[in-house]
Amino acid sequence: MTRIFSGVKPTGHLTLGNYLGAMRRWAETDQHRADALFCVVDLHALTVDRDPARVRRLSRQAATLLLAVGLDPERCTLFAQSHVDEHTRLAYLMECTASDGEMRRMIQYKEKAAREQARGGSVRLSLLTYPALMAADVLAYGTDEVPVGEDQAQHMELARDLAVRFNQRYGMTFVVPRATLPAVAARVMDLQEPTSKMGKSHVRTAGIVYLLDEPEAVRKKVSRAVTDAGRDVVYDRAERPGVANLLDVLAACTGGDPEALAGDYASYGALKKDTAEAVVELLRPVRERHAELAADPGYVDAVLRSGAERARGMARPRVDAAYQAVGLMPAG
Ligand code: AQP
Repeated sequence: MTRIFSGVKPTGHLTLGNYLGAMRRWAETDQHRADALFCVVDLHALTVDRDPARVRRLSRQAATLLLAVGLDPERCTLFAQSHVDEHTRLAYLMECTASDGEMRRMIQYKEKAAREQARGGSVRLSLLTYPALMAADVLAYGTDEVPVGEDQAQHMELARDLAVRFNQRYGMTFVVPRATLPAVAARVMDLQEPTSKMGKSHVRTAGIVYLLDEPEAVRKKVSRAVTDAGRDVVYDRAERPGVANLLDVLAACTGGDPEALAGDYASYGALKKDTAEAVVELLRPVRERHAELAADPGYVDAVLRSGAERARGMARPRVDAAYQAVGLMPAG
């Protein structure tokens, strides 16, 4: 059976980009067709976050939202990365497999390091090395497919390179995984800066739709979305990124095709109105379910506990095999 692994970083409140790029597929198709694991990759949040209470709060919220979007613990394994030690055990071997140069080429590292420096903060070493942890997250489970948004494509290429290199050096140990992207909305853009990704850790929030935004907030953000010079509604990502982004979002919400949808609109105003309503309706059940689940934290904890137990059992044999393959002595 196909094995699927993917995760979300609790570095901020989850966004419409997270949902359309990744989480929706996990719930609607992936958990039904494969042996799937989904993870709150909380250790990754420590690459930038400094407030323990915030890390804890956002991790719990992310886990609750994964259930709220429809992940079913009877069908998939849902857990927190920090509850399964195999991830960090294997991450070290991945650091020993990767080169300094390839880590420094990662676009997310360059962008986030620049952002940290601009704020006057220091850049954590883990921001540089976290793609090795991400490779470990995926490789520990013999993963075939990793459903992600486009922004994670480069990290996934690295994970593939590391798997191939490790196998060549030490013998066949890891499955070489492949990223799968959604057909539409693989990169939802910021509504205020349509040439930048909608990112949950960005400081300016006016262009970001959060999954838990109230309907009025969603309407306001979409109605104020930056559009482009010109009046006609055409789908052109390079020349009209603002309008193309709205068409992508509308298409992803309604199951349409962004280019075909463009022909239905004579004005930006009408496009924004329909897009806002489509997003409100898409997120309504998620918000409602989240409110119910948030009232029962014991249930969420129990799901994470049993998910971690199952995940540990799946990861340990492969990580043990990798330790022995590189020449480390068996523990017992
Ligand atoms: N804007 C997006 N459009 C489509 N897919 C997206 N994803 C993220 N943003 C978009 C996908 O959502 C999944 C989980 O993302 P993540 O938590 O690993 O990372 P992130 O959202 O990219 O968040 P960061 O790195 O903490 O900070 P920001 O958001 O500020 O860059 C992934 O599959 C991702 O591709």
